[in-house]
Amino acid sequence: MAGSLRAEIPVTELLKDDPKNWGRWGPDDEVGGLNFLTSEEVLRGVQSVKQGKTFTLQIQMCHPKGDPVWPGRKDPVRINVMDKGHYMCGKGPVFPGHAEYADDVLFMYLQGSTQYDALGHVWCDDTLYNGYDARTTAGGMTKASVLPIAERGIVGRGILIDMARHRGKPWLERAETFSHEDLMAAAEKQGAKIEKHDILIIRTGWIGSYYKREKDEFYKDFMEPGLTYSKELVKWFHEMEIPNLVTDTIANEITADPVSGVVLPLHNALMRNLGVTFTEIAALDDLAEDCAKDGQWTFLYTAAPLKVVNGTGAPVNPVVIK
Ligand code: UVW
Repeated sequence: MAGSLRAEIPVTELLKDDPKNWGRWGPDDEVGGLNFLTSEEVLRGVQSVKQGKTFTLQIQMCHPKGDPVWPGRKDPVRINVMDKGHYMCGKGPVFPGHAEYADDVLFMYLQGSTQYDALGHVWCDDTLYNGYDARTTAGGMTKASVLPIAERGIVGRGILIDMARHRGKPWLERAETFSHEDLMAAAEKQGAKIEKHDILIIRTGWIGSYYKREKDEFYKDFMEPGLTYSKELVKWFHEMEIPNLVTDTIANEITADPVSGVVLPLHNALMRNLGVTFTEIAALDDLAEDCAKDGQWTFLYTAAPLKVVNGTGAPVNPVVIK
């Protein structure tokens, strides 16, 4: 990937003069844009429930085809450590009453499935979200970890923007980009409107394509499609006070900014600077199919990432209610 890129400028230079939400919710804040999700916003989400249909947005973990992960990370591994075989060879624990059981152990990267990133997960200039020192990540994050996000939970009005459908494709191509203006145009075509404080859910079809293609093709010259950096896009996220960005890609944005060559600039521009929480590797195909059928693109979005102490992220299975 990096070999094919032009010379990059430091991300701090690229983001110079961009807005920040540091200090907006006090010097100890660790949940950023989730502060926008007040009780009124929860009720706004509830008001968008019309039919009682539910959808879950996590991909299957430990899929027989493997799981889509950022290159360099390993797929989650589930190891069965107790099953009927243990009892058959006399090694299973015997309880009064003779109940038997099976047990598994799961080994995974916390970013190895559908997940919430901690706000401190990605940084630049030795400084995390809200100005925390990057040395607080050593040996486990003591600032801006995923725990405060998980303790709080995420509930609000969600809106799905189907960029793949908007462009008439099953999935966006490698390195295909779009802007906030494209999002608004797609919303309009769907008959929907992105409102202030909406949880923004963007379907590219990319994660769904993982299960329909050869793995080598999916990872070849790894460059995901996605949102691309511009000063105007960052300003739009800031003004719209978007609390949470959810996508069906591994990293929520094009892998490298095609203009500057900087890798994942929105992780710094949105997550680190504005405190927008990132939810990645979401499964959006079934939800999108249903929204296209019934024309309802807004709903109640709820998510409870796992409470991993000092974690850089945590797996999650968001639930959407239409
Ligand atoms: C990286 O950390 C590289 O990306 P992600 O946010 O997808 O985990």
